[in-house]
Amino acid sequence: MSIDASSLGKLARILDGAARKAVPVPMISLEYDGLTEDDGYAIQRMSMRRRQARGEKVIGMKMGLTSRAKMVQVGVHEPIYGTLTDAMLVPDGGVVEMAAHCHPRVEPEICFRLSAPLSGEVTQEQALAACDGVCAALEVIDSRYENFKFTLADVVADNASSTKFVLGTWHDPTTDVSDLKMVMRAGDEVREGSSQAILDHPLLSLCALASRVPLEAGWVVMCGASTAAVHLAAGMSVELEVATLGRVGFTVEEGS
Ligand code: OOG
Ligand code: MG
Repeated sequence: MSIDASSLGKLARILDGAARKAVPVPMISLEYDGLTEDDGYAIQRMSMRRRQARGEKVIGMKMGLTSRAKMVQVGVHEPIYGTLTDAMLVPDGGVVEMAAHCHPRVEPEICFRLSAPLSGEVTQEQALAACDGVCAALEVIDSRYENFKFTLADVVADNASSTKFVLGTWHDPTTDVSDLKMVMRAGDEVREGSSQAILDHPLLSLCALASRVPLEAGWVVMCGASTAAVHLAAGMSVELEVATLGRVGFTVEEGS
């Protein structure tokens, strides 16, 4: 059973507040056990409107849970999407502050940039024709729920755990990204994977997203992580190297 509009608005406020204060909250499905995936997306849209009211601009979307490793790590087995704003973009080589987050983790991704709108059921060729770039990318995720634990509806409401993302150098979108080696070093941890782990081909992640939400020219689309995520800690350097696409990285500071 779906929940009423005023409760959806209240939950959007709670999750937005948790992100701003960097203090995790209990899973909202504990109180609203009939919470559906659609409720989750309604809450996500409302919390994004709160960010936009503060001046943040939507600059893209992200897919999540598009690889087996990620599904297993968080125990949710369906691809989801979230919204990316300009305030989430960290420059390559930039800094991510622990104090601004609840319990951040980092994961290796591939990102496309659109030069034309894309929506509905599209082929890989049509999706590619709408792109003008592809790059190696890192996503920092930060569930606003205690212990990084959630159901499908919870994580959707929480904007698919998105908090920051870092983009490498743009390459020709026709670069073959079907099976690229991806090596992420985060402090002492090394995660190795292939871009093929992302729905069998990162472009299929873009197609899947276009079939669910209309995408705008100029937006970037993160395709989802190829390996499980790694916990961040102050003092860490994080670097991802993707065959052909090159490197992207950031450092982690305590912050205030
Ligand atoms: C959900 C977001 C997953 C990805 O790339 O798979 C995601 C989470 O793990 O908290 O962004
Ligand atoms: Mg991700």
